Amino acid sequence: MERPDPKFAIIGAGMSGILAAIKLQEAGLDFTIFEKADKVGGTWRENTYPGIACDVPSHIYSYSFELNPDWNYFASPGSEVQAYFERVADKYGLDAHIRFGEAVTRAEWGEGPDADDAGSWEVETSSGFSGRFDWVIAATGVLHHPKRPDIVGVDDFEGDLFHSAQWDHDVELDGKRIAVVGTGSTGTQLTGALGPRAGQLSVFQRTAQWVVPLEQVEYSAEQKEEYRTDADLLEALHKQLSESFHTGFASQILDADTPFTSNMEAVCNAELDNVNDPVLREKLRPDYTLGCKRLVVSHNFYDSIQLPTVELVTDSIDHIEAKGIRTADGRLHEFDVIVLATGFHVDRFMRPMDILGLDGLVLDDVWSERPSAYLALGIHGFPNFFMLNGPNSPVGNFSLIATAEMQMAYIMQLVELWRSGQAEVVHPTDEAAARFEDERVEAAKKTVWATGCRSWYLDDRGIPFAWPFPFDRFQAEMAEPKLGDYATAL
Ligand code: N01
Repeated sequence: MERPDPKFAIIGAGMSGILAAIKLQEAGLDFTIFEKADKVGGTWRENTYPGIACDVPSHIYSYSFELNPDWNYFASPGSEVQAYFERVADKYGLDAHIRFGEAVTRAEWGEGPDADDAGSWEVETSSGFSGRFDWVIAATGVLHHPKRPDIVGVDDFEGDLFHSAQWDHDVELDGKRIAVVGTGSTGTQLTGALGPRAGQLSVFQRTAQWVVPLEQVEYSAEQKEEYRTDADLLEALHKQLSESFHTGFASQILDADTPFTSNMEAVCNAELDNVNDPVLREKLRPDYTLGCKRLVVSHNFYDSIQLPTVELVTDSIDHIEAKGIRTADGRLHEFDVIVLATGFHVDRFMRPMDILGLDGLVLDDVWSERPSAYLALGIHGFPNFFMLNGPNSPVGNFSLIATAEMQMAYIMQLVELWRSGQAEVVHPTDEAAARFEDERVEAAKKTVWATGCRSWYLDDRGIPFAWPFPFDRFQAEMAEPKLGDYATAL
């Protein structure tokens, strides 16, 4: 049975939700995007902290079909990235398809009103909306649920305290006594921005970071004009940056024992040598292999941390109390503002939605230990339900946008299989999912992420959760689905 006008639900209007919508639109398919907030942009909408910037070159952090000649910087500020996604969504008229302010609360697979229909998804939202969709594409992001640390007394502070992803823009910062807890990509960007503004800034570092220096290069008006008038030049730049990213970082993750690692460590150490105070310099020196934690890229962290009004605190935090943070040495550090740059719960994906698949299978039960997905895309027992940048997807190793584009092209092949009537439903078999997961876990144990450091790449067993294979393998897997790995009938 051919299916002429299927309906698609896309959850989330961030980078990958916008992408999914454009690809479905190009194929002439009907879709609705559910977005819990009132704007597109996902992580770039939510993260508005001072100093936020994309630390991946802007010309890679663009859709391949919407290259942007007008990026102002080699690595652009968050507001510019947000504006890019808003512009793209606007260009494709996506607003007309987006139900803003509606969080999907539940999606349940079941028989529709149509007797010869194999089944479809009943999608419910926070506004009371309920509708049936043939397919669901979850584009709900990874770094989405702010993680508050389990520090005793975090609620006892009398000043302003918030997570970096929930910035309170009403709080005055200039001249204030500010604490930044955490020195990940966020904490270091915050340090760079707040150092010159705060009366006193204390940066609480639990683990030192490898910091890759990246000059903040601004594109000139002439360069942007060249990119605007010469599409080939812009494409060549995108291609060259993508290739160097995928041959550099992508391969270093698989084998830390390469010249790439030693070269990068040398570059980072040379930058660290610019820190004048030898005691501070050694506190900032990491003692694990570069790339084990996600690399921090910064043009101003070391400058800021050396300002006379900035202190790096490496004594561990004992607790937070009314006036500030007390460290294990008994010292009370008093503050007006405490910012928790303590990262995200990376194992939630589309949860806390209730997702019920075949025979009442509950996603929360399937993922009770930890989330996983066949090829990072599909889950056995959840027909016609696929994820972009889902569990086990490459994060940090390949360009996130290129990854989502390849995943969406793959999903579109499965959609076509189903639309042409060759498949009643599409979901990975239990065997294929288990085989992939076993192989993935073994490969993950050999990556740089498993060389001995604490990071958000590690699952509850200490095994990296991300895609652990080479870029070539990802490309090959995404080129064409292996149909034998799919259940196509009920
Ligand atoms: O979070 P993190 P993030 N007491 O989890 C510390 C992306 N990103 O928001 O290292 C004290 O990396 C923790 O210490 P430790 C990027 O992929 C991209 O910074 O675990 N400290 C660490 O220092 C990035 O990797 C951009 O010992 C505590 C920090 O908090 C990802 O987001 C910009 C603590 C958490 O670091 C997450 O980065 C920003 C405690 N109890 C972010 N608990 C781009 O430019 C945690 N910490 C694209």
